Amino acid sequence: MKLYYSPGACSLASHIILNEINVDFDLVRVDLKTHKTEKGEDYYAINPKGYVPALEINPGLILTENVAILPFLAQHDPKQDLIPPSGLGRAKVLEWLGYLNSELHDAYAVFFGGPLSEEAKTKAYAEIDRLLTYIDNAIAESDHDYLVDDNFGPADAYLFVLTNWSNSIEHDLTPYKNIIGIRHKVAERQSVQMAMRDEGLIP
Ligand SMILES: N[C@@H](CCC(=O)N[C@@H](CS)C(=O)NCC(=O)O)C(=O)O
Repeated sequence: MKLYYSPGACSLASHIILNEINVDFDLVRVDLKTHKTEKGEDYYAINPKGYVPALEINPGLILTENVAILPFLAQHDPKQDLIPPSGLGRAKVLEWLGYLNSELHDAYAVFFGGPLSEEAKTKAYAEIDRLLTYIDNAIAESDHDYLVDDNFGPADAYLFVLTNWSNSIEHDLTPYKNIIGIRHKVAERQSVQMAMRDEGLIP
């Protein structure tokens, strides 16, 4: 398999899950400004949507969208227990992935679309805080170690990656104790340390 990624972007979640499932894979860095790969290929020719992540499963067979790639990778080896194979447990993972993708990801993305006025910034921070408050409360009420159950899974990797962005937009995560609790557990995983090192995010 081959993952098209950009350092620290949402593709980091797929990178983490690839490390969890012990498959051989290649990484290809994409410059999201020029839409060229590190080898100078036109990225639009690989993924016409232009964004990362894109997963090449076999030559010419590309899967895109976080909500598709993450469960696809997580189900690769059922013994790893990264995602339930079916039923309500799996639906709960998809429910979180959908929420993170369509709500929280979009809320952070506002900051990456170019400079914002002070008024727009205040509004965008408030929206992130509204969503994080919901997530933090949901974790507190669930009494589980991770978002869905007591096992680490793709939704936790995605939450970790999105909330990393608070750092680059000078957003304060400290009120969200339950999210921070999950972030600490996720950060300690070897798969996460390896992915962050390989993307040049940590030494
Ligand atoms: N709907 C896509 C969105 C992916 C996305 O927003 N990727 C960002 C990085 S986190 C990106 O590549 N942005 C650059 C661009 O859109 O050209 C998904 O969930 O996979």
